Formats: sequence, structure tokens, C-alpha cells
Amino acid sequence: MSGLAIIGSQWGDEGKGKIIDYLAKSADVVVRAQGGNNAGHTVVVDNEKYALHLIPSGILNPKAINIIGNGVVLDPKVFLEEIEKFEARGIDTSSIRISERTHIILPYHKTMDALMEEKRGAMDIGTTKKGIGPCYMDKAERVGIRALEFIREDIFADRLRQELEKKNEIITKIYNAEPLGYDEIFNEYNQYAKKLAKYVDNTEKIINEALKANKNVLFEGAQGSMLDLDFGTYPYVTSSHPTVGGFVVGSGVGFGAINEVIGITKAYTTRVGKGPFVTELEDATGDLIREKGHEYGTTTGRARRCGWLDLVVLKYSAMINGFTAISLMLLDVLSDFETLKICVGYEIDGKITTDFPAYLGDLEKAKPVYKEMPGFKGDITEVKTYEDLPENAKTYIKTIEEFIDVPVKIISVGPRRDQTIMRA
Ligand code: 2SA
Ligand code: MG
Repeated sequence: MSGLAIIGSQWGDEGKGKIIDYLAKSADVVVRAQGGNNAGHTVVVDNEKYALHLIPSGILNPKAINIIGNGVVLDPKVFLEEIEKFEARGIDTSSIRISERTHIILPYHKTMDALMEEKRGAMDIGTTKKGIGPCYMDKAERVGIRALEFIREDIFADRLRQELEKKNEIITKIYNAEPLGYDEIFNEYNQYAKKLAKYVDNTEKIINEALKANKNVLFEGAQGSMLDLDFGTYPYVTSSHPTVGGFVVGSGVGFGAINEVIGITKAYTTRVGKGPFVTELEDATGDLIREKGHEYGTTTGRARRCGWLDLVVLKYSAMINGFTAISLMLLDVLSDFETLKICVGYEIDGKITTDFPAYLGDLEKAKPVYKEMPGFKGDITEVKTYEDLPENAKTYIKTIEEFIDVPVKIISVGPRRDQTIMRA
């Protein structure tokens, strides 16, 4: 068995895309197992940019099978648009398989996402409004429409009618909004269903056969561990499991299928959307990190909240995921700071802890305890080995490793593939 998982250790946008693209080139199977089109990264190949939201990163590797697992929620419209873009550029998409059990995002999920956010008022979560949460709600309520039902016209027609009736009652009575029309949705989405059918398959079987044949299986994480429904900063989280367990339940493999778990970690911290963020910097230093790191969302352009690296978060993330290695991203962004701060504890009500609290109220009160260290000077973007990094950068890396007890095996010093330091 040879399974490798790539997991965001913070709040997403850690730079997973760079490592995933690199590994996808040699993978036999690439698996997405959670989230939906709330994920997104851009791949550049031969100066051509490709935006990926739902399609696994192995799509540009002609030898890879690309799995959208049962744990994903799939918007068929977005999926087919993505397919069309690839096909238009001559890229074969026949390697994609969607689990029969994957839940389908329908227009009422998107409507509900927007209405629920509006109703939350000041307590809004800052969702991506892609219908992710409401689709997972239906899954947990056991009223979702899965790929296998979606592609059977008569079943879809019935199930849509039942669900839409209930949803319209909520939309009109609770939210005082306009009901959605059955015919419009059915006619549009049934067309999508016909196009989707050829991709739908028994994906757990495909993955497990590949594992049995000792193929390389890459489990591609989206978002980050702190957005996990159970372990993240609840309720400011997404509705899926971006942690390692998400792959097991979200694709149908045993725990032994994953023998390496790489935590992708930004050398500092960012967050989009609302929720507690202990090391956030709402000052010139935060602005400088944002500018140097180009910390603006790729799809919406929203400015990301920025702050120092939080080792309380990282230690927790390493524990719940069983990270076997860390890939430290965007280290170059931290060059030329006079002083670097790294959070090594939280002070809550006068007490210092290194444990990540479960209670939001504690997190909101927590003051970061910083270890300060002198910064490293100069451009490190062309450094090729760990040994050649400035001493202060090495001290920064060692501080991380000692605190979380996981080796930093990959260090990224720029966006290009050759700007990656691999340690033995
Ligand atoms: P939702 O729409 O219900 O999932 O929103 C709930 C919260 O989750 C946050 N969220 C994200 N935060 C950062 N990055 C996200 N996606 C990355 C991207 C993908 C990645 O670059 O788009 O790094 O893999 C993402 N998706 C959801 C959202 O802001 C809400 O706070
Ligand atoms: Mg991103």
C-alpha cells in the first residue's frame, strides 16, 4: 500500500497546490475526499493557467485516475464547466471518476447558504456561498440526492420534487424569499445529469484495487485542519473534514492505506472568513505580510487576515492528523523582518497553555505568548539546500520542529517548482 496524504495544517491557502501538483505528476490515482468547489487552486503548465475547484490535480497527468470521492459535495454545473475548459484545451478528462455516493449540490443549497448567512447577521460565518454547508446538512439529515440518484432521471425527478417542496417552505416562510421553480431546475439539471453519468462509478473499489496493486495514491486535501467540522474553530468552520480521517470516511479506505501524512504549513498564518485568530496582526506588520505574500483570495480577491505563525495551532494539527512531515511554505515572505515572532503558548485568564482550546470563548480571550527571534536578511528565493539558508532561518525552522516534534522535510522559498528545498 502506498498512500500519501496532503493536508492543510492551518485555515487553508497554505500552498497545498504547489506540493500536490508536484506529487500528482507521479501519482497513479489522485483522490479528493471532502469539501467541494469551496476549494480552488491554479496550476500553471507551459505558461497556461488552469483553475481547479473540483477536479483532482492529477488531471494534467495522462496516466493518473482522478477520483472525486463520496465525501465530496459536487456542484454539477461547476464540474461540467471545469470539464469543458479542459476539453477545450485538448486535455482528456476521461480519467475522472465520481463516487456513486457523492452528494449533489442543487440550486436550493446555494440559495439557502446565502439566506442563512444573511440571517446570521453579525454572527455570519463568511461562507463561500457555494451551497457547501446546506448540502452536507441534507446528507446528515438523510435527504440528500446522491450521484447515483441524480443520474437516474425518474428517481431524480421524484426526489427533486419532494425536496424542493420542503425547501421552498423554508425559503418562503422562514426567510421570506422567493420560491424556486421545479421545472427550471429539473430541465437544467437533468441535462447536467446526462453529461455526468459517464463519470459515476464505484470509486472505493477503484482506490482499494490500486492500493492492493501497490500503486501510488495521492490523497489531495482541501481547506485546512482548523476549518474541520469537529476539530476546527467551531462554529467558524466548514462542514467537512479536512483532517486525515476525512480521507478514510470520504473515500472508503482503511487507515492503513495512508502511510505518509504531510502537513502543509505557511511560515506565518492567514485566515479568510470570520472566527478567532489568536496571532492576527491588524497593523503595519500584518499589512506587510499581506503585501509580500500576495495574500488576496484567488477567486474573490478578498484580503486575507494575516498574522505570525501559531505553533499552538500547528502542534494540535500535527497531533490530530499524525503528520509524518511538515512542508513549510512561503518562508521567503518572512525575509528582511527585523524580528520574527512565533506563538508558543496562549495566555487565557492569566494561565498559560500550549493546548488548543475547544471553547470559542477561550480562544477569543487568548493572548499569544511569543518567542521572539532575530529575522533573516536577504533574498532566499534561489537557495537550493537547507545548509545554505541563513542561520536565523534555520533557527526558525528548528523552533518549529522542536515544538511540534515533527520534521520539516520540505521548504518552499518561491512559487516555482525549483524553489523547493527537499531535505533528506
Ligand atoms: P464554506 O463555504 O461553508 O466552506 O465556508 C465555511 C468557512 O470555511 C472557509 N473556507 C475557506 N477558507 C480558506 N480557503 C478555502 N478554500 C481554499 C481556496 C482552498 C484550499 O483557496 O479557495 O486552500 O484548499 C476555504 N473554503 C472555505 C470560509 O471562508 C468560511 O470561513
Ligand atoms: Mg487556496
